[in-house]
Amino acid sequence: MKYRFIPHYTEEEIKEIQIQGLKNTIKHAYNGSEFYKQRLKDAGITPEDIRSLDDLKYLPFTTADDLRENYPFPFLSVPQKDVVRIHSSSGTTGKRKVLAYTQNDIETWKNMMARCFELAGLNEEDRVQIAVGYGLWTAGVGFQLGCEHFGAMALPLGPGNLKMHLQFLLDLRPTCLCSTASMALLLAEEVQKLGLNPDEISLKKALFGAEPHTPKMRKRVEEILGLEHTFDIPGMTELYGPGTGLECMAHMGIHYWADIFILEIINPETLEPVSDGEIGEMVVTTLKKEASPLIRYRTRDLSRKIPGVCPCGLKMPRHDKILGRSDDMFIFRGVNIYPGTIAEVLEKFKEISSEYQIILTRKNGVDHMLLKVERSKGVSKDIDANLAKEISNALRKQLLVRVEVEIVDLGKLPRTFGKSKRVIDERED
Ligand code: DLL
Repeated sequence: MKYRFIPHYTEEEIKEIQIQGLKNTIKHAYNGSEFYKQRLKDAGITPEDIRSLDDLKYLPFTTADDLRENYPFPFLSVPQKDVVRIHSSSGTTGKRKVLAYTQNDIETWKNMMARCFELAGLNEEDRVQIAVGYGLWTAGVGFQLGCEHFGAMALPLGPGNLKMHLQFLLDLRPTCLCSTASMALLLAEEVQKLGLNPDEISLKKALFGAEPHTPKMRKRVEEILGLEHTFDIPGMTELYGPGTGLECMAHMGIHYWADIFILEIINPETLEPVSDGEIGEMVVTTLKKEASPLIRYRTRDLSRKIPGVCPCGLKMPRHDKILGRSDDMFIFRGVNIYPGTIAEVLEKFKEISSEYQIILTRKNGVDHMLLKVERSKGVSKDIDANLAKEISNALRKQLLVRVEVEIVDLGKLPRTFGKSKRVIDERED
């Protein structure tokens, strides 16, 4: 396959780019940012010490707390006059994270995003409905930059406003949707409510990112909208924005742009690299970021590298879908639980939809977990009691805790245009 935007590097070539990029980044950050200079000095490292990719392990980690505590620009490594844009994301606590971009950073990002559209098999005839937020968030502008650079037609609607989305679906006949899986589900359900059938809609593909989604959620949207392919697209504000990689048509993991950043997977407890193929925390080091380079930045996202060569033939390495964030974990009666593990158990029950909500409460010092799920279309209410028991038993087997399960009508759980919130923790500290 000949690509216009995706480079065909061999493993050796990628290694060479990574070592050169690592050397450049360390030198650039050391000389450009007081924060980085101090951090590297504290670790006893000067730029000359970096000779091979093996030296990566001697570099200190950085975290979102570094960004917040040294707000607003700790990573800034160029004079402010070279900054052409900032983006920001809220995270869960404290100050916002602010990241700066030079013109070259924007160029790199738009190229990354163009590669994503190319890997998804789009061409210049495609029309791309962008249904994610614009503004400080990287999502909308990232998709748009990449789409225009790629040469397809961008329809920059943003999230929400289902009426307008539907009107555009029918009148302008977009072929690709870019959104969170949650927004796509809302749109699909609206299409279903109106009784439109997939032939009336010209959408063929969708790129889902910004939050984890389950196979069930994907399948439901694919069926209602009559999609041929959906693709998982990861990304984060600190690493430009959306488009750090994309699933290919083989759908066997996400190819990530290893000529633009180094991905390590570490054990979040010991901080040591895990063995190849094992799950751990994703840690990223950028190779050409100018304004806000990242050195061993702990993303808190959990995934694993996928060893071997992809059947699609592309040599860019792969990681698995993001399985969740280490800070999504909650402790319930002494047990560490990830919402993703609950989603995995629910995946096996055909009688319920893709949506779920976990509500944690505490009464007289005792924790209680209520899991709300929706009955699928055409499933009778009569089986509610039995089904709830079955789900509760399956969860107990997996998590070793008791979960009360409530089954509600389809469409009763909250829907969102952006990232879904699955856990509501009402326990007081
Ligand atoms: O969510 C960037 C983005 C926008 C990516 C649109 C894809 C599409 P942040 O708001 O900084 O940036 O949030 C980044 O979102 O660390 C993950 O925890 C989560 N995330 C992003 N993409 C995925 C995905 C954008 N495909 C954080 N699957 C990341 C699972 C994802 N989680």
